[in-house]
Amino acid sequence: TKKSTFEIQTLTGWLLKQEQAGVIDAELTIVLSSISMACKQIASLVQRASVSNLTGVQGAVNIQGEDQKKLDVVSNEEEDVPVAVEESYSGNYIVVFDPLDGSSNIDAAVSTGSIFGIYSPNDECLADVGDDDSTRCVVSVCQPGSNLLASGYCMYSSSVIFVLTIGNGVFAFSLDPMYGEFLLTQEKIQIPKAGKIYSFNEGNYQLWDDKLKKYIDDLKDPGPSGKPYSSRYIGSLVGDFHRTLLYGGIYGYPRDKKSKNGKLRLLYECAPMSFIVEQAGGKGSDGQNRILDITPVEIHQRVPLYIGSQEEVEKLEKYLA
Ligand code: AHM
Ligand code: MG
Repeated sequence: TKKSTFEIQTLTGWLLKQEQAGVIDAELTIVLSSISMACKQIASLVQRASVSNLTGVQGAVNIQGEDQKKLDVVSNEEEDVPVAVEESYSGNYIVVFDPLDGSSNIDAAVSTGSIFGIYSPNDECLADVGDDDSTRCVVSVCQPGSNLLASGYCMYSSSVIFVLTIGNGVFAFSLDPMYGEFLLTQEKIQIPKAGKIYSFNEGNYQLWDDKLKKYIDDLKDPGPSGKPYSSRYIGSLVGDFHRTLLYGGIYGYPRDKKSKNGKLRLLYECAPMSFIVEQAGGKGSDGQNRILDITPVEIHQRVPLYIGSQEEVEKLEKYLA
């Protein structure tokens, strides 16, 4: 018989295959499929935001003093302390989740995303969190990214794309709007070794360190080829990262005079993305150290992030050295 050259594989089917092959256990399969379901729900809310009056701000600020959008609240962004699941539903995994990242883009219908990472509880990584008696608890969330068992993101853009690694490469699934299913569209994604696109918020240029200014100035130098690097910046980590993963180049959110640790969060933004980029053959760095080697001491800890093609991140590290 002639084998069909086009085999459709759903995310659910793919997860079951991984479970059968012993790469993940039944419980992790359930956790991952629940996350993908949550992403479908957020995708639908984001797509309908302007018709269901879900654009604009809620009128409150979050734990870090930032404006919360209505959709941040609906998608439940940024809990102060870890949320324990009721005993009968809880299992052996810890999930870190940024449900709606880049929410400043929503009102203009520009790309946003969700980011997640999954760990096992680890008694060696116990930390006190919460700043008053009602929220204080001991959790084992504060682990280095090198302990991640799985991580991924879902991008809400012209397509809804779910990108996942369980430690055996990076796989992308696109939401088929006709059937409401994520279908496997890219296997074992490899990021190009180099790429002439940089993605930084250059509005902060005057606040940057001189070494970083020099790096950016040099990227703009046309040199003998006559072609400088191109600049692309959405202001949505998931969108800017996804483009970098596919086309190559570098994404950066540096520290600056105002924010000494940059803006992005180690635990639920930088570490999950760094696991993905490494699985795709790229690098994630704070300018000196591998992001996955940094152990967070608090849940909302920030860290500078430089992530993308191996050669581009190494070049940046040399400038900052
Ligand atoms: P958020 O978690 O409040 O949405 O902020 C994170 C976002 C990232 O998606 C994006 O990379 C960055 O903030 C953009 O920041 P800026 O507007 O300073 O360039
Ligand atoms: Mg965020």
